[in-house]
Amino acid sequence: MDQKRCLTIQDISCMGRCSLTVALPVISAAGIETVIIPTAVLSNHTAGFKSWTFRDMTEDILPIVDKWNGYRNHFDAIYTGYLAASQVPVVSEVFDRLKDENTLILVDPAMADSGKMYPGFDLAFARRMAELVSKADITVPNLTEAAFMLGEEYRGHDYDRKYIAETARRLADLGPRYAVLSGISFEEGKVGVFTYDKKEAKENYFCTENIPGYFHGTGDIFASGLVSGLLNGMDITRAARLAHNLVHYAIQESVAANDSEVFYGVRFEPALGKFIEEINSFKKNNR
Ligand code: PXL
Repeated sequence: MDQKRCLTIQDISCMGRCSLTVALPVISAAGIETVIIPTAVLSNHTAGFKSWTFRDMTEDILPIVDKWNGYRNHFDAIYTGYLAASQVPVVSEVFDRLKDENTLILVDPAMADSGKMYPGFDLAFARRMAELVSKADITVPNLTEAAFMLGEEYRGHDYDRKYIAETARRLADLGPRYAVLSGISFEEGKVGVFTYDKKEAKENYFCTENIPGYFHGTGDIFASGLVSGLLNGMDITRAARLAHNLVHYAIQESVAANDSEVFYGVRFEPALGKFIEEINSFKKNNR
């Protein structure tokens, strides 16, 4: 069988597990060839560290893609994460150049959390990001990003199932077939994932035990796990469960190690063994 290939487009934050330092190991561990376009190189991510260097790679993005002309440039998935404002139209052009009828586009509009935009982003950026989302098959915003892209107020944890279902539907109305909302809790002590499939008009929600706390970089682990599941043949709800489990195991590892410096990101590395086992067991049962 041909090996699946995923292109992921996001920054390298040299220290602090997120973006490419998460996507590359996670998707590779899932048995998928992972081609990258680094959009910027930062000394570290911008959430929790006091300052950072930022080397913008925007000018290199399209020339990199041009060099692949005539080579193996079919991608089973293109997955984008954290992008600078000037990069959104460039990445949109990458979609136009590289997408074929079998390419799944996943846009993680990584730009905000807990009701606030990340440093350097504003609400105008959220509108541009919504345009990129309109070209995607799947989007995986957190509730802050969802609210900002939909032009709504962020309402914190004050939501019910009706609001989440409505949000997912409105996200899908932007363009994607699937809207996936992780970290959703309808019940004290539980957290889970809501998925909406526009084509089938199907909603799904599942949850597991919640481990209290704020853990940095989990959105990137979730998106990487999701694309890994989909490219290994899982449907959206099964892939969401795989991704959720990976995040859960990574948080468990961090908590067990008493790692309180969460801005370094969670310990996904010791969780990769279980992640691979879960994929292998799915493949064995679905041969
Ligand atoms: O995890 C998302 C992310 C990616 N890249 C950079 C970031 C963040 C979140 O803060 O700062 C540079």
